[in-house]
Formats: sequence, C-alpha cells, structure tokens
Amino acid sequence: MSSLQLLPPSLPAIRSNRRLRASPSQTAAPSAPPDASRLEPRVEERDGYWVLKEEFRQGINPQEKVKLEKEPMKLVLERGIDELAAIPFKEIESSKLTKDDIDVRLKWLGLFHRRKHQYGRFMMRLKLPNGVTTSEQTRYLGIVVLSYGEHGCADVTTRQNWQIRGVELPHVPEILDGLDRVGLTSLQSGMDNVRNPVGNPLAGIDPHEIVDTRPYTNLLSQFITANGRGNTDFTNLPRKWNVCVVGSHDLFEHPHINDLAYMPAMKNGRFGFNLLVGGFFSPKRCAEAVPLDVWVPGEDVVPVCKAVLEAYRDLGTRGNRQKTRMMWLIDELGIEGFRSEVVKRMPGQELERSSEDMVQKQWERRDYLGVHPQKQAGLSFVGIHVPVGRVQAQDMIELARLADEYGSGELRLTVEQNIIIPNVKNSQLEALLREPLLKERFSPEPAILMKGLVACTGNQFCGQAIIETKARALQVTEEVQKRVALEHPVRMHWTGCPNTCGQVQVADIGFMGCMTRDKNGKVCEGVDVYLGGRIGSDSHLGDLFKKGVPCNDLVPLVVDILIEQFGAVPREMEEEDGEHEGGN
Ligand code: SRM
Ligand code: SF4
Repeated sequence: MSSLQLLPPSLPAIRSNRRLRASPSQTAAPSAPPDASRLEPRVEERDGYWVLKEEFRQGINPQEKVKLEKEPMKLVLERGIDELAAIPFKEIESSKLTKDDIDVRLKWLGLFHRRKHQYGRFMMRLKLPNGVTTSEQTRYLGIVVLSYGEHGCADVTTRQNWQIRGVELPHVPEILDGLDRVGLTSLQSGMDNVRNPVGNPLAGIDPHEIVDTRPYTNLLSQFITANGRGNTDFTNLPRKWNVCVVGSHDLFEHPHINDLAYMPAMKNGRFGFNLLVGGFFSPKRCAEAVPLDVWVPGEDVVPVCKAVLEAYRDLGTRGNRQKTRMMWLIDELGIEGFRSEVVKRMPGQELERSSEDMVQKQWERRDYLGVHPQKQAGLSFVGIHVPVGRVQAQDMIELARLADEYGSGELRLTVEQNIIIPNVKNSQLEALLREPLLKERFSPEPAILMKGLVACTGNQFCGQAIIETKARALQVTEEVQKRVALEHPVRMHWTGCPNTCGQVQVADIGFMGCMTRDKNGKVCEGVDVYLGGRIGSDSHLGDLFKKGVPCNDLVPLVVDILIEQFGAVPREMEEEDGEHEGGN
C-alpha cells in the first residue's frame, strides 16, 4: 500500500453506462403534455414543514417513510439533537425511532453514522460554498479531528467541501456551537437536501475569470440553509440536488453533472446566466444537464433556484428511489413542461435563453496546481496537491498557519480534492514553497499522474463501498508512474461503488469498484474501467471499456491504456531516446 498516511481515443467501448445521452440540442424526454392532475403538488406545508400529502403515500420508498414518521429537521430546529446526544448509544439502538435518527435523520445535520466501518462514530459534512474556507475554520475543524486521535481525519470532497471523521454523538451539540462561532454550518448537507454549491475555485483571483462566483454561491447557500439556521422549505426534496455557478472558461465547476448549473451569459447588455438542468449520476442512470431555455439576470440567481427547487419538491415522485432525481421529473414532464412549471413559480419574468454565452468553447483547461499570478498585482495563488483528498488533523492546523502566515487567512478547496492558498505575496512565495508541508506532503508540483487523481471514500469508512479506493488509487498510480512517462496529465478517478461519488464518468480513465474473480476463479476486489470522460465545453460522459478487472491485475492494463490512448512512453524507451520528461 502507499506510503501516504491514510489512517490518522478509440479503444472499443463495450457498453455505455448512459441510458440517456442528452446533448444540448436534445431535450430530456419524449414529451406528451402531462395531464393537469399530474401537476398537483404532492407536498403541503404543515406547521412549518413540508409533508407528503396522504393521497401520494402509496408505494413510497423507505426513506420517505422515515421522513413521515418523524420530521428530520426537528432534530435541528427544536434542538432534538441535544436530547439524542444525551442518550447512551445502546439505548438509541433499542428503538427504531432513535436508530433511524442516528442512521438517517441526522444526515439533515450533516452527520453520517459510519455503522459498518466506524461503529458509533460519525462523518460530519460541512457546507462550504465555492470551496472557500478560512484559517480559523480549518484550525477549528483540525482541533476537533485531533481530539479523536487515531479515529479522526478529514477529506476534501468532490464538491470542494470538508468532511471530518471520528465524531461522537455526545460531542455534537458542542461541535455545532463551535461551527457556529467560526461561521460554518453542517446543516442540510446529506440525504434529500441541496448539496454544497460549487463555484470557480479561482473566483476573484483569476485574471481570466468570467465572473466572481463567490457572491452567487454564498447567496445560494445562505438561501438554502436560511443562513445556517435551517430552511424547511427545501428539506423535503424527493432526493439529493446539486447546484453550481460557472465563472471560469475552464468549467472547473462541472456544470454538465449538476441538477442546476448557472452558465454566464449576457443579454441586452445585462449580465446573467443561462440555466442547465438535470445533470446527475446514479447507479442506474447518468445524464448530462440539458438547457432549460431560461436566462436570468445575476440578481435573480436565488429566485430562479427557488422556482426550480419548488417545482422539483412539489412534483417529483417519491417511489423507486433510483428514479427520483430531478432529471426523471424533467423526463416525465418534458423539458417544456418542466420549464413552464419553473416559469409559473417566477411570475412576471421574461426568461428566454440568451444566445450570448460567455464561456469560450475553445478554451484549454488550465492547471491550477503550482504557483500562478493573480489578477491582483504582486499576489499569486499556490495550488497544492492533496493526495486523494485525505487530510490529517495536524495537516489542517498547519494549513491554517500557512494561510495566515503567507496568504490572507483563506484556503480554497477544489472538486479534484486539492487545496489552493490564495493571496500570497510574490516576495513570500519562496519561503512558502520551502515549508515542510509543501515539500513533504502536499506538493505544488506533484508527479504528472498524481495531478488528476481523485478517489472517493471507499470501504475504509463508507458502508456502500464495494472496494477500497484511496490507498489503492495511490498505489496503482505510483506503480504505473514507474513504468511510463507522460507529457500531459491524465485524469484518473476512482469510485468505490456505482454511486460514483468519485465521478468516474468525467475522468479520462475511471475505475468503479465491483467484485470480480481472479484468474484462479477466486472472488476478489475489482473495477469496471471507464474511458473517454471529458470535461469542458465538449463534455462527454465516459464509456464502460472493460468490466470486472481484478484490482491486482490493473497496473499492466492502465499502462497499456496510457500508451495506446494517451501517448505515454514506456520508461525503458524513454531512457533510451531521452525525449520525454523523466522525473515526474
Ligand atoms: Fe456521494 C452517497 C461520499 C459526492 C453520488 N456519498 C454518499 C455517501 C453519503 C454514502 C454513505 O452513506 O456512506 C458517502 C459518504 C462516504 C463517506 O464516509 O465519506 C458519499 N459523495 C461522497 C464524497 C465524500 C466523495 C468524496 O470522496 O469526495 C462527496 C461529498 C460531496 C459533498 O461535499 O457533498 C460525494 N456523491 C458525490 C457526487 C459527485 C458530485 O456531486 O459531483 C455524486 C455523483 C453526482 C450526483 O449525485 O449526481 C455522488 N453519493 C452519490 C450517490 C448516488 C446518488 C443517486 O442519485 O443515486 C449516493 C447514494 C445515495 O444518495 O443514495 C451517495
Ligand atoms: Fe461510498 Fe460508493 Fe460514494 Fe465511494 S462511490 S463514497 S464507495 S457511496
């Protein structure tokens, strides 16, 4: 296994994973207009909470039943968490209601019981709009993680967010107060809630940015969580829901895989956004977002988000959980039908799409790792590589110190699970680059294949995982690197199961965990290999290339793929002709 600390174009495609390959010109569905009764809202407001109406309760999924049995937001808004945290764990387990509290309802508070792999401990997921965090917040989280000793660690997630681990229930009320003091919230970050709003990690510092996404992602987060107090209007969605605001030509924000993406566009001299809707991944279906044919001025980012969310909340079905993401509703209503439901919820607005898209289509995606000049004279940002997103308590405390000492006390998290230190005075760059954390662990200049390496949590902590991901991703990449040299980074993503939190379908090479058999017929951990995922304006979801490859047989296959598809050169050849960059 890796030495890194993990505790404290044209190979044949076999089968596309996509049932629906939606292109911008294609709308989502065959669209016979829905009958009027289908458009009757399925939820109603009762005592401040949104509840599924009696007539729509037939055939609902188990998660909907848990929500009906007891409103999850009561744990938040009526400080039910204080009572729960005071009950001994054994007692909690003895009642279905409190067991569902810890396994399901606490996810509304961002707390995920790691029943299978870390029994009695929780992962806590924050909300970190645009991936921006302060040194004070990072230090606080680091101190919490530190208090859990060998059980604690943290991750940078694929939604540019922090997750911390090891948390024990009795400490939760105190941690929540601590989060509040440093301006953080973990509210509404799991289950049927809106996830962390993603934005350009270089917002406000990038000389080439289209728009600073931070004000928009902040507004969205404030609206969705009512400034961290909890917004019950959107805590009973049919399923999870992802949003991003695009501010870069690089499309660092992955608009094509969000349920709602704001694409910068001018209209009649006004700045605003065209909307894409319905992008998502799930085990049974993955779909790219499609245009909604709606443009809103910048100041209507929140009202239109509200309208889209209300349409989804009111009309989305709540049966088979594999068919409840927003794209399924768009399919059912047809894109026009869905659009008219959104428009209905924004009365009096002219919403026609703008043709003045501001994203440059021919843009070559930049590398943000390393040192780069900011738009502010004399300042630079330094992108550092966090191997597979894993961070220890001491790393967090040290990162906070570096942000204070060399920057402006701020850190940026990225969807590739890396970190950016912005606002470093050019005169201080050398000293920062000499810091042991950057020299020894989080390099600004990692090996070329490490640059694009992403891995989800995997079976170290995640109960849904089929395989171990993070350590294996590092190990395979290190092995492959010994055998080939490359001139350009290749983005390799690992995900422990078909939920695809590690987004294998956007990777150049994706590895999705499965069980398979080795050459002796013995059951072993394996992966389905995906190829050809593209990000940027010519986005394309990767296709399944090879099924059920035993993890132990992966290195030679990856080496072959890199040579045949990505111009890699075997190390021996490279040494002979001396043409390629060697020491990466
Ligand atoms: Fe995810 C469920 C981790 C991004 C699709 N995801 C889970 C759970 C909560 C399962 C569980 O209870 O253990 C995982 C927690 C494991 C743990 O202990 O960390 C988990 N997902 C993650 C993270 C941490 C992966 C990472 O290593 O970075 C990411 C957290 C993002 C965040 O800050 O909020 C994460 N998950 C994603 C993404 C990527 C994205 O949003 O761009 C996806 C695919 C995109 C999408 O959702 O459309 C994703 N996660 C899922 C799904 C499948 C959803 C579906 O519609 O079927 C599940 C399972 C579910 O919701 O039933 C899931
Ligand atoms: Fe867990 Fe599967 Fe998501 Fe990985 S992809 S974090 S294994 S649910």
